[in-house]
Amino acid sequence: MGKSAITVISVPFGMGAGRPGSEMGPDHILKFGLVKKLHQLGYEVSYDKRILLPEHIEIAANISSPMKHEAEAIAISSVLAREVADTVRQGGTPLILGGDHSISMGTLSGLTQHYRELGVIWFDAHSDLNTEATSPSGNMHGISLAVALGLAGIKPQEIASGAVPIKPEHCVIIGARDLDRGEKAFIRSCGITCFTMHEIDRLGIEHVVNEALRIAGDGTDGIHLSFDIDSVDPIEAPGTGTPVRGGVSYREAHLALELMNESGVITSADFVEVNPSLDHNNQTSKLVVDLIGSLFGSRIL
Ligand code: 4U7
Ligand code: MN
Ligand code: MN
Ligand code: MN
Repeated sequence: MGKSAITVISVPFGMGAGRPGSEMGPDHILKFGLVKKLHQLGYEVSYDKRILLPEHIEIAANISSPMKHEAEAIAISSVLAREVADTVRQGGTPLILGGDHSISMGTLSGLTQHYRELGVIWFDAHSDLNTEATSPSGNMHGISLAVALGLAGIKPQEIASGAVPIKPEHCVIIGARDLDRGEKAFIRSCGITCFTMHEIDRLGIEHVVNEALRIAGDGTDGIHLSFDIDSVDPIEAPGTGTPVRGGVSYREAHLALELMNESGVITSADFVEVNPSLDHNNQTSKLVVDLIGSLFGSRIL
């Protein structure tokens, strides 16, 4: 990441997850010293942007949709997309704090208004590639990457006019270990790169991240990192709604983000799925602050 100004955008929205609590994520992450950390690293930071649901939501969303709170997730994503696009237009680096992962529909729709060939690194225990037709839960946070790729019923341009879908060959998933049947079939056939935990174990996180940066950077004009905290092992990150054992370790997570910093090619990031009501002594919120520090250049020595 270059030393341009960072615009922190808080999105206290949790209706896309199966259980409440992730709407408290942004306030907790800010409370545990994020801004101070970024200042110490030499960045100019603005952090007064908070995306809230409009009072009157247009129910253009499909009433017969099997997805829960679809209209709300689309509405919040539309507002977020506008804010993200404004930030990029003004030369700032967007850093979005969720909220559940459905908000990335908004992040990515806003980004593609500017970055027409955006690369995406999706750090997650899941692939979030269900569609309205394959989702076993009806939860919007499980379809957000499919929406961004233009594969779901909801299209990126419905969230933000002028948005374009991400191309599968520009998209890399890291940390996957809980995939649904439809998601597996899709990953095998579509040209997305997916580094599961198995590949991380065998190849090492350094190799995996370098490959991810190469693939997401090949023929693209920017790279967005979408970091779902459930990618990290629940021993380190218990404060999340869909924990899956066997995740990346504390050291692997930090190394991954340090490598992304060194590469200098990440142009935006969102950190999502922190659920403070499930956390133990705020350890997950504190971890996210430190992980964001690594992404922005924090060093031991
Ligand atoms: B997260 C799930 F069925 N795949 O679709 C679904 F297992 O943003 C989980 O990655 C999705 O945390 C998890 O509901 C979404 C389920
Ligand atoms: Mn996710
Ligand atoms: Mn996840
Ligand atoms: Mn989750």
